[in-house]
Amino acid sequence: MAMVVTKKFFAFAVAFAATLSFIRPAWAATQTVTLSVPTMVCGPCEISIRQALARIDGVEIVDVRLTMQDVKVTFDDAKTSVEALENALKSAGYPASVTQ
Ligand SMILES: [Cu+2]
Repeated sequence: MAMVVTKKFFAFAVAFAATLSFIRPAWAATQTVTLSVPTMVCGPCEISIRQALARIDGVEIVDVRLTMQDVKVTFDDAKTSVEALENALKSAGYPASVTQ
């Protein structure tokens, strides 16, 4: 009997998890953040930064401004976070901080 209950619960849990992965959570939103990247000084830096951010799942728009030494990133906050963006930039060799 306990086994049956467990199996039913397991089936329910699997179905619930599957539903969650298909439905975009109501609290998910597109966010835009501007990150200051003071070590970005030339074109190749700009390309590295764009690539480092673009490969993150959830990143939608990357607007790198070399002259401003910053990058504006639009992302889905259900898939990624500001922290993940900062970590990706740090790993690429460009420590960044949020300006707004
Ligand atoms: Cu450079």
